[in-house]
Amino acid sequence: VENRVYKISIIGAGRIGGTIAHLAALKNLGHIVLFDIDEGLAQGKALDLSHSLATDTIIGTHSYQDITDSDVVIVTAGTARTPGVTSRDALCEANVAVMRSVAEAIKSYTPSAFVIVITNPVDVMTYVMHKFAELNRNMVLGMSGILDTSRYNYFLSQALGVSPKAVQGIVLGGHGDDMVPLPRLTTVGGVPLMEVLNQKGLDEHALTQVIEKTRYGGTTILNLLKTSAFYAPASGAVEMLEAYLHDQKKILPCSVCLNGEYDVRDVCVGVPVVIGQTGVEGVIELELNEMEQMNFKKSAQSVEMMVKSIGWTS
Ligand code: LAC
Repeated sequence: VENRVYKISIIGAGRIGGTIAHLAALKNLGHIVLFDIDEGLAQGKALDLSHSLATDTIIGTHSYQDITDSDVVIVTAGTARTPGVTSRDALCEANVAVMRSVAEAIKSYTPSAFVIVITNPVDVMTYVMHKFAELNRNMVLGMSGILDTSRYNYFLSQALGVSPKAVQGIVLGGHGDDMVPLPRLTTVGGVPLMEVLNQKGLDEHALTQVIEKTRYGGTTILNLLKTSAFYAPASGAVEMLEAYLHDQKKILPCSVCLNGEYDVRDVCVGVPVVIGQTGVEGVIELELNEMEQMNFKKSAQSVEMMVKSIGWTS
């Protein structure tokens, strides 16, 4: 089964697209098609990557035909935030147009692909892709929960003085300022976070600061770099890609179109899903307390309102 060579298409050869191509090639995940409407950008990066890894399994193109029969399509195309653009939502109108044309191409050339969306605002773009490309909900996910969780784990680990790898956090909800970190369900080396905080003599304030840093993690990097984060977003997408291709059945927080889970319907928002060879093999429903459920609903509602604002009626 594992002898087949997979075909991975990456739409958008910017910093995230290029980094995904690099990581996927280093991990030998398959043949890579790097697409961009800017032909030079796609071809230049594909050549540079080919030289760096002594491989002939990466091509750069501006022709959608080259994505035919992909196993996975990762969509990074569109405009990213620049400093001063505080909300990812401001990108919505421009990127919906981009998503429509990418969705058309997926529908025409590779309708059975597993699709991972990264373009912001990611929950809205995942929904738009799901509808326009007419994909089953198990075959389209947005990447953001892995990114938000990695930031939460990192900032928490720094506050606690432990390795980021020791922290198992969970961040639910949309990829925006109202994302929902869940300290109650976070463990550190298997121990509930609240116990660890007590032992370390840390109070609610320390936790609030970690949560604030998590919420504004993307903006902090944007202000430092003058461009959006790309290493961590690319790593998140590659983790999802690998889980699908290698049937890992990993549980990862991703934006998925909910169908009544968490009491939310027809909205794409971040929750833990099981990713295996058939795509989304399950949605994990955590038991939330009243406050957590309220925050989650609020986050889902802001995604829903944005979808409505672009005039989508399903
Ligand atoms: C971030 C952007 C990519 O959070 O949304 O860094």
